[in-house]
Amino acid sequence: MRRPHVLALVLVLGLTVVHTARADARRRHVRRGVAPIDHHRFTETHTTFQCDDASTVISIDRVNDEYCDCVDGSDEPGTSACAGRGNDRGFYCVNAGGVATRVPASRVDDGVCDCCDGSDEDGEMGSVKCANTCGEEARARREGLMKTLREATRGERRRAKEADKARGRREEWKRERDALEEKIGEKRKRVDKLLREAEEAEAEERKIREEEEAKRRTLEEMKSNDDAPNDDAPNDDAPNAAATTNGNDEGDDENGRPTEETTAGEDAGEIIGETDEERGKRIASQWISNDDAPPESAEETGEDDGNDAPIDARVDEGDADDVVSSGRSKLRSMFDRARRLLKPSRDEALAAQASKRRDAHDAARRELDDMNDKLDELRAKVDRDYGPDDVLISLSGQCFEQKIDKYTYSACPFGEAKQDDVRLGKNVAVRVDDATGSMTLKFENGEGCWNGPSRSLALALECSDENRLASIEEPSRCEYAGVFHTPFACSPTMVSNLENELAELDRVVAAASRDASRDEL
Ligand code: MAN
Repeated sequence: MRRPHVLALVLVLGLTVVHTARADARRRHVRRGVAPIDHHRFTETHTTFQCDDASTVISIDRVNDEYCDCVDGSDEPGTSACAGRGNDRGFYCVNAGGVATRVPASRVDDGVCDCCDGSDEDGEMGSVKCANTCGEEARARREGLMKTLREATRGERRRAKEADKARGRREEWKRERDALEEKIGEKRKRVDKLLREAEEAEAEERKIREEEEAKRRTLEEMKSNDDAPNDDAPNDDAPNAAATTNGNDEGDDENGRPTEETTAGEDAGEIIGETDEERGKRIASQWISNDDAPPESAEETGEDDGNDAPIDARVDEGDADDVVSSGRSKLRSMFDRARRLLKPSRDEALAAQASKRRDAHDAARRELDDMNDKLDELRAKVDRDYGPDDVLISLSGQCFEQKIDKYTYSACPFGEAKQDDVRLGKNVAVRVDDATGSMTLKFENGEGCWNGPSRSLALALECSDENRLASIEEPSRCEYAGVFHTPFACSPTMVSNLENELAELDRVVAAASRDASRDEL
């Protein structure tokens, strides 16, 4: 080849390289911040660009020229010139090696790296040069996703196992409820019977007590009448005139001493020469023959009974050995003493009987009350909503605690939640988000907040391989929000969603890398 030809060829090649480099730069410039799906509209070979709202057509040179031409801001996808305008889609970060994202236009070339590939900062005009951290981020994201997927898979297995165990639990509670209702019916009858018996025993005791009381009053009256000085009545304590001046010559012995039977000045009721033992036997035999009757009768008291004969004369009429009138006051006091000894035991036996019956009734009543409380609990358990397909039924009766900041929180699904001893409310419902299927336990009507609402807690359930109260915050005063980790929030759908998400991540990372290398060309 001749020299001029060679030179011409070099020149042409050189011009071509320069031209191509310029064209690439130009294309990158026009497509800066544009998602691949819209690349066809942002092509440097086009002469014009039509704004998104189709209101204006501008020259392609005016795209990304730092001046906002379209009302909707669509002509400046790669600068901040149209920030906040119209349908600001934001700057599209390709994020080669990671996941593509968008950042608001206002953050483009502001000196802060927002896209992991640093494409929002072009390194010119005072903006910074950013390192590409997308690969690192994507790896971290992938690891996180893998961990979540493993946890969800274990959680889902555990949920399925628990669901098998929990199947029929509601039916079991129903059977328990029915059996308890029957038992309560029987118990109620027994309690009624025991109540009747207790009331009867108490009425009997009252009756006897009143009778005894009436008797006692009568005796008191009689006694006080008896003790009162009475000119007409014989004086108990005075020597019996009849006895002492009975005109009975036989009353004196031959020595002129009184006979054994009477001694002047002695109590007319006593038998002369009678030993204490003999007197005791005699009095006792009188009681026995008189049974209950107190010796206040005229006969026993020696009151005027129409028989004018002197006492010892009357005594003579009966059994001369046994029937000797004794001192009425002594007899009466002994009787009173005996009566006091006997009477309480009778009353006490009745009182003890009544109190035993009352105790039996009270004990049975308490048992019935406990059974009714249990029945209320069972009915509530049977009627409660445990989420779709009773998925949360196994959490019934369980409580979870966690120290978070300065408080120890506790939450019992289907029970109560507390912040230390402060009640945050009772679990009134399971809310299910129609779109995502995620569940939230709502605790309401907790302790009143000073100058605020009564406390409440919304506990979002998140899939995990264990039950754990993960967090509780107070986004608004006395309105608490928390997260509860549980296998019962896991599902086969969730596991397959996570698997899809992981596959999608891998796909997106690969695609972003491909896009990046294509843009490089
Ligand atoms: C306590 C706690 C707090 C709450 C205040 C409201 O200190 O229950 O969470 O905000 O009371 O007075």
